[in-house]
Amino acid sequence: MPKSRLPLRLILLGLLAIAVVIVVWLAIGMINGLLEFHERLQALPLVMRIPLIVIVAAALGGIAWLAWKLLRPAPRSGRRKPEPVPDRQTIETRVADLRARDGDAASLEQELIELDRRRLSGECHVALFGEISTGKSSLIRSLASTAAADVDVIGGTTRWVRHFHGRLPDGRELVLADMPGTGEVSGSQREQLARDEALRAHAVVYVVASDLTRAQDAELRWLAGFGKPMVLALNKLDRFDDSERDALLAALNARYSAICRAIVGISAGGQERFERSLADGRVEQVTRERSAETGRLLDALRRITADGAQGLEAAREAAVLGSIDQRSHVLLREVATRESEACVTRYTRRAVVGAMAAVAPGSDIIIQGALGTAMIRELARIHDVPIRELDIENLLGRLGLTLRNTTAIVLAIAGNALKAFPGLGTLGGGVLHAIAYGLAFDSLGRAVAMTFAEHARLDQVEAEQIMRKLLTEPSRERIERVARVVIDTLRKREDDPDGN
Ligand SMILES: Nc1nc2c(ncn2[C@@H]2O[C@H](COP(=O)(O)OP(=O)(O)OP(=O)(O)O)[C@@H](O)[C@H]2O)c(=O)[nH]1
Ligand SMILES: [Mg+2]
Repeated sequence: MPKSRLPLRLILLGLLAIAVVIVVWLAIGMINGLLEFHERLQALPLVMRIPLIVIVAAALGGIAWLAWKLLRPAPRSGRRKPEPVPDRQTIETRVADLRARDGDAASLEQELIELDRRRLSGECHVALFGEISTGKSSLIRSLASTAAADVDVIGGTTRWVRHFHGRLPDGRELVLADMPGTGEVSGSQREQLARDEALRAHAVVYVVASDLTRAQDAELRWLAGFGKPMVLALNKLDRFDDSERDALLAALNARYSAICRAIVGISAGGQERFERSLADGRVEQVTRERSAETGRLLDALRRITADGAQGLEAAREAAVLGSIDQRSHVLLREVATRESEACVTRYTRRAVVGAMAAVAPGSDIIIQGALGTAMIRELARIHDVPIRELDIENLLGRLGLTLRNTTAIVLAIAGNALKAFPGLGTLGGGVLHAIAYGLAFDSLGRAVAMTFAEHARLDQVEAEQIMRKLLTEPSRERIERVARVVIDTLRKREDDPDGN
């Protein structure tokens, strides 16, 4: 049986009545207060009345300002301020550093060469960017003055960046880049090609065929973040009726006018296929070009490129340098990860050698101070993190304590590792400690390297937390790696007992 909602409604009604009474009571109180204030004000001499009015007005103004600050709606995300881009010299130094450290610098060097080549050519580059099948190739076909017949307009087929010459109505020439569409399943590499080319262009036409999806919106804002002059072109207008078209363009204008120089509706044409019934009764398949309507786009491009390539060169250079800057950071991080790995392995080996050379290892595992200091200093250099000797000392003190508190667990883990490597167990008690020392150094190095990579500074608390976790929950792969270091060291010692 359905439950009666009457009591709940009565409670709500009661609460509402109380709220109304309170509001009315407060309002009457306020009006009373104001009237009283007004009466008393009238009774005061003019010299006292004016300052009082000024004070009350200032207080009310202050309250209103505060309320506005707190309650005003968040500003709409408009044009993102472009990130400050380091100068060419700084970027070239970083790319050279990348090359010296065996990083993949070739594509960045190529990008710098292309940057100069285009600047010297004086040509004005416009890139057509957008999701697959929005009509970029068709648009190129309609705009290009050369090799038009060569432009591939079968959906989903633009696989690489191709350049065509196009002419504006005023006779100026543009280099138009047809690019692979974004948003294609397993097309991330082609997508990257398109993004890089968009950044290399003086201006970008962002082609859509309907309202923007979340991914398109993010892409457009990403480009705007580089300060690219952009036109948002709503293609395939012929598919909308007048009211749909106007509503869509108005919505796009409201959302993107802050980041796009122009928002235009166009029809790139494309091909249409239909069936034609012939007099003899046969049915023929016909393919023909739809007529294009690109006047508004040409007009927008004419305005944007009015000062020629030179007028847009500084912004183009900033976008390309900004992209090289971002890519170099990613590549340098990869290099740093690789170098950290090698550094930690090297010091772990030294710690193992040191542990096995010790005549009588104690029951504690102690970080060997000089080795620990040298490893942290080297990791700081790899990650380009400034660090003071005092910080290293403090960190080692802190981590040494963590190690002492976890000694029993680490020794137990080392004991288990011994069981997993049956050959190791026969090699004597020193091996157990060697594995424990190895694990300690490996954990210390990884913890410090992770905080350097994450924060570009030494975060002692975080380093300690990571080290504790790495020490007490080592993965099987890490234990095996350390055990292998111990085995290698033992083998070397057997081959060369005098250490020559
Ligand atoms: N109705 C209509 N169809 C169009 C228009 N422009 C292009 N098309 C059609 O849209 C489809 C895709 O066109 P493409 O020019 O290949 O699109 P694209 O953006 O180059 O595609 P990808 O290279 O895959 O990124 C084709 O079938 C075109 O005929 C237009 O203005 N109206
Ligand atoms: Mg295409």
